[in-house]
Amino acid sequence: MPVTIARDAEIAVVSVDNPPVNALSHAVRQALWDAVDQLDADPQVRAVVLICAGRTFIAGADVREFGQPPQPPHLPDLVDHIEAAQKPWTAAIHGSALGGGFEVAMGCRFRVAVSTASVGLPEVNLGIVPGASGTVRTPRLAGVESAVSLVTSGKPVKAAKALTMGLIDAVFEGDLQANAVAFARDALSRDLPPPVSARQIEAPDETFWAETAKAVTKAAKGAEAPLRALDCLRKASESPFAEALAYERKTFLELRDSDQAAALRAVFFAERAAPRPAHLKDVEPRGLKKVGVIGGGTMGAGITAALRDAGLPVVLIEQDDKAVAKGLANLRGIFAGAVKRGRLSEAAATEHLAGVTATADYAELADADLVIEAVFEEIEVKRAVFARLVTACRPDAILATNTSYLDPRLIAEGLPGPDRFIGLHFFSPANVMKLMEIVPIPETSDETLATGFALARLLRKIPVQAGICEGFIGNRILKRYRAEAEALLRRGIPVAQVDAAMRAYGFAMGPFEAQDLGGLDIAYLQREAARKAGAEVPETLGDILVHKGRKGQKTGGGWYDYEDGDRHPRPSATVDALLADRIEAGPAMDADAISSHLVGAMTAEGQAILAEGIARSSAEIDLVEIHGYGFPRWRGGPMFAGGVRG
Ligand code: 3H9
Repeated sequence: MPVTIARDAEIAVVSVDNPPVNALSHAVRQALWDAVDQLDADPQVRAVVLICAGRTFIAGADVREFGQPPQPPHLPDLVDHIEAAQKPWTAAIHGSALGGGFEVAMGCRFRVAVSTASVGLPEVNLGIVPGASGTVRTPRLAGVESAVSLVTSGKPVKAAKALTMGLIDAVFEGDLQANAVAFARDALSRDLPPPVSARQIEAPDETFWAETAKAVTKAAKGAEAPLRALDCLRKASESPFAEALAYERKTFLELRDSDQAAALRAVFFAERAAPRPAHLKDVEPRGLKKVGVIGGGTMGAGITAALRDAGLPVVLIEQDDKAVAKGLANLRGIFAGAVKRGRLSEAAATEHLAGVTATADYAELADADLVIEAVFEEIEVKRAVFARLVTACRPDAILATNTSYLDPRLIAEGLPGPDRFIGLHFFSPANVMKLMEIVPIPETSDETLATGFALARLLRKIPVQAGICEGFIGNRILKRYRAEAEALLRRGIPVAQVDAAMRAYGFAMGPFEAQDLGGLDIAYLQREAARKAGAEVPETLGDILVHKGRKGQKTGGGWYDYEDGDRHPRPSATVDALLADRIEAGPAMDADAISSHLVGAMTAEGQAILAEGIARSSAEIDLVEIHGYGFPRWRGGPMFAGGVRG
């Protein structure tokens, strides 16, 4: 039974129990509908509390049902039915009341919550608008401005903020059910507030809508739903309730069947599947109480910060006292930045730092469960580190390398206990970027692999298992993408036109601006290292620029020119001259042709990666591109966009 009814004297308590997140499946909708009828007919009942079992209040419509024809009772009708009940309903919220869950709560006469709860309308993240009165009731409850921010951002708000916004009526500590029942009982002695649908909206003026549309368009970066949601909110503030509701429903149904919604749903489920891969379902990961990080540079300090955010004590190893001090300074810089951006309190930053033992002494690693190496990307340097680790650490300590393109088999070669060796490839800045490529070598044990995934869960990252090849999944696709972008230049397409086309596709930056930001020398040095090792690596256009000292923004010029202190890229006559003899005039290409050429190349590389077994699924390749390389989420990733599934 997904819904049960209990009694506390004259108060009925309706409990939803539909794990994992109490989504509004057809069975739940029907049972709630029946509960309204049953309790209306019961003369002993004077008020109703709606509460949920498990980790959360109702987290929304059941997204798994979106592909199927909707079955009555439809959610908007259920919300109306609850609102029209003869007995006042109080929603008692813990965990999250999201989307349809919050819409059900708005159908109730009152909403109360525990202080840790949050409420929100995240539908735009799924490429849709709220479809059961979220855009129509929220402005009536909290005013248009609050409704706009809640609905168009999709970001939930915590209970305390929800209270000040007028979204909920009370916040409690302690036993939610007892407090909610007491609240509902107490409310019986007061005049009932009008139902939300009967409240008035103060319509904002034209300037408000014009300015908001500008801001929402900018933040949406090509996603359709936020603007359509704004449109619904405007309709709600200017039309009668029923008309606005019909408009919202029509928009919801249209978007539900859109390409963007299909892409965002695929990403939603892929993200949830990634941390718990089926092939490791029965494998117990190792517990992690203490972690070592080797190297206090940008990457090592970022990894240390991520570990501290998850509450793990860290031993940060550097070569000597000077390097230790530098590593600590890097770490302080990261925490100070987080404090400045409001991500971390001063007190938490101090505590984070106190949990780091920074030293040059490998003996401090004696009781570490896991050590992550993040030193200079050079095979001999890394091998020397691992030679020290195997003597300094416990024989069963898991040893990980953060290499982004070296072969982890060569790094681990000859080490005792290779079953505990693994690649954990973080992306910079490691305390911010969600992606983690997990790269086992052939000897890596399932326990070690499962521990890599467990670490990712602890750090709230999206782990993707990758096989061994140059660049693993992400950097291999990046290399192909850049090579194809250069191929377009050779065919006479200007640098700025390629970048503009990829921005129009939804990337924050095109391939050339991105290289100027990160530095052209990084990939150049990798190519040089490969050449020195005897590999055939043809000259790239990037090589020509680096040879002339054009390494990107940091040298005042790369693919573009930059004026002093300015990050604005300006097309460069110098670059045109440097590359002139490599360019052959070809037919013009419009933005769509450019982006489909480049995305097509990414898809093709992804297919090769799949065929070679380097990635386990196309959805995981998409996660790598979205979370590591800025691929627009609403496009679903290069594989989804290219029609590759599975
Ligand atoms: C909506 O409501 C539209 C309406 O306006 C109108 C309709 C007419 N459906 O995230 P987790 C599964 S749109 C089905 O790891 P957490 C998820 O796949 C909806 N399944 O847990 C996973 O399954 P599995 C608006 C769902 O504790 C499991 O639950 N609502 C749904 O870290 C655990 O998920 C949202 O967008 C769903 N709606 O976080 C809320 N949600 O175990 C989306 C989750 O098999 N959900 N699952 O892999 C969330 O944000 C988080 O799940 C939540 C819990 C914060 C609730």
